[in-house]
Amino acid sequence: MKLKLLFIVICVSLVACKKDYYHPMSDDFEPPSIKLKVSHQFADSTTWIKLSGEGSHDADGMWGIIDFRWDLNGDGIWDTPYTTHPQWVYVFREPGIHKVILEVADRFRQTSRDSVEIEIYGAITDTSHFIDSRDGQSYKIVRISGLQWMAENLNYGKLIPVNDSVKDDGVAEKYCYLDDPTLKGQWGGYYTFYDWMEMKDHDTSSVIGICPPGWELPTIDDWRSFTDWEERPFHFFAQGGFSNLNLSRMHIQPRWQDWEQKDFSQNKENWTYFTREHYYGYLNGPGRIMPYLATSQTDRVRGNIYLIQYANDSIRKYMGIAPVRCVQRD
Ligand SMILES: [Ca+2]
Ligand SMILES: [Ca+2]
Ligand SMILES: [Ca+2]
Repeated sequence: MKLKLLFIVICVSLVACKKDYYHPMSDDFEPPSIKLKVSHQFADSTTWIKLSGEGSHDADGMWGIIDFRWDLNGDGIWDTPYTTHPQWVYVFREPGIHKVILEVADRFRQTSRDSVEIEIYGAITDTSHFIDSRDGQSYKIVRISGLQWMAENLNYGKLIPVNDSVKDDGVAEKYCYLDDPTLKGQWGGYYTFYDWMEMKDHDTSSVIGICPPGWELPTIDDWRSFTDWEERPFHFFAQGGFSNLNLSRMHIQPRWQDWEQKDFSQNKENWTYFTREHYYGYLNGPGRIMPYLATSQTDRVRGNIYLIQYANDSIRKYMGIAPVRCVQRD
């Protein structure tokens, strides 16, 4: 009898031991948790976009190892094999909205999915030319979001030295970079700057300012209509960018300072003039100033130069001179 009892005790212990030993496996029924990040949600069709599932993990199993695979066009067909590497780099060549799906799988092939939409811009080819009837100056123009934009800086009026002040005399006065009216960029036109009041033709309520007949100064909303400043790709709007707007980052020149000598023609570090290649370093930090923002939006702001700072609110700046773009409404 005693022997039989001992046998039962041993058997029960063995079963219990066996159950404890296999415990981790029998409980693995949770799919992995998933994290999906992309380097750009808005980009143009030349941008390499980093897709990442980093941070995804599986709570079960010994090392939480999981696999990743991608559907890059949202058609339900996987475009990559399973891989343990969480990143994929891709260029979306077609303009439009692209749905990207990530699937992660644990070692028991339990899966989780997440998706993200990426908006890709192609080249804006709705471009033309316009001649200012006042002086015969020709400007490239581009239509974006139903608005015609000068794709070059306004270059109108009489050149005065940067240390001379403008006068309310019915004559438009301009400043030129290094006081040289012949300097011209490859894309964005002349390096011409204006005093705020001169640009407004000394009328703080003026919408047209010194823009050509039929054209006007852009409002903050005009600028914002084609770009959410924090998310849209800046090189899309920069010189040579696919927007064809050719914005050049020339900053505001304070009139009490000598012209900062910038070589706008060569590809160097420490420019204020951004290029497609260099936009990231210049514009991706806080407090970066976007150029060319002059507003006729409200009376309150008409008397001041308004600039948009990247990742920041607008700021005012007095005694500064800036390049001008004009717009025309359809
Ligand atoms: Ca699992
Ligand atoms: Ca696919
Ligand atoms: Ca004047």
